Amino acid sequence: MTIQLYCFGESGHSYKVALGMELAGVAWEPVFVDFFSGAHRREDFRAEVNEMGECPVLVDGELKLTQSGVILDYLAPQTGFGGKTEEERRDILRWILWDNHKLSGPIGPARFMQNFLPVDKHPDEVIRWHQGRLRVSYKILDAHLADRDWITGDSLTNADLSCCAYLYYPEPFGFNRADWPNIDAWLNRIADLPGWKHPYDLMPGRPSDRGL
Ligand SMILES: N[C@@H](CCC(=O)N[C@@H](CS)C(=O)NCC(=O)O)C(=O)O
Repeated sequence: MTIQLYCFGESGHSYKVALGMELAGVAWEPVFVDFFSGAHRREDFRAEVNEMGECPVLVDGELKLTQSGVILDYLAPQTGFGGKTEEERRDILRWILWDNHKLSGPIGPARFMQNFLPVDKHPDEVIRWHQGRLRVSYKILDAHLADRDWITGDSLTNADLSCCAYLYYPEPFGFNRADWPNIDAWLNRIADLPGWKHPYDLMPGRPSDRGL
């Protein structure tokens, strides 16, 4: 049975999983979640799809999984992106946890507030605070990538998938690739892999659908 991924184009957390499956040639299909109409907050979504009210959600036959890091780990035997040794597996987990807390975690709301809220509702102080914290994270990632092609080991892993996802989105959220040359080169390296697709070409839904 084809794997289903509940997702939407603007969802960086969903993109991590969609991109991993696409790069590995795993058969999957998207199930569009109308996030901007509040579909993920409805009682039926929480009851039947994800009690946490979030995307992504992966359905593989009888199995349903949430949290992008857990899903990436589940898919590792199929994708081969789980690392080659126990030590690397732990290092991948370390970067996934860091990403959820310090990179993708704050980028999600910063990008949402700056781009998808009406201008008169922009909480500018909060956006600036997130952007300041995120600069520290970009610096950490850029330094880590100074003398290596991939976050762990010698090829793409779930650590790269988790950390790269939001950085491909075009909407401004305080991240300028030109300021971070090692991140920039790494994003190009990933985008050069056969099968790579931009999030808006891989999952249904994009800002222009809503006239943005
Ligand atoms: N840690 C979660 C984060 C998931 C998440 O925040 N997803 C966003 C979409 S990108 C969402 O559904 N947010 C709903 C909300 O915060 O109400 C993961 O890695 O899957």
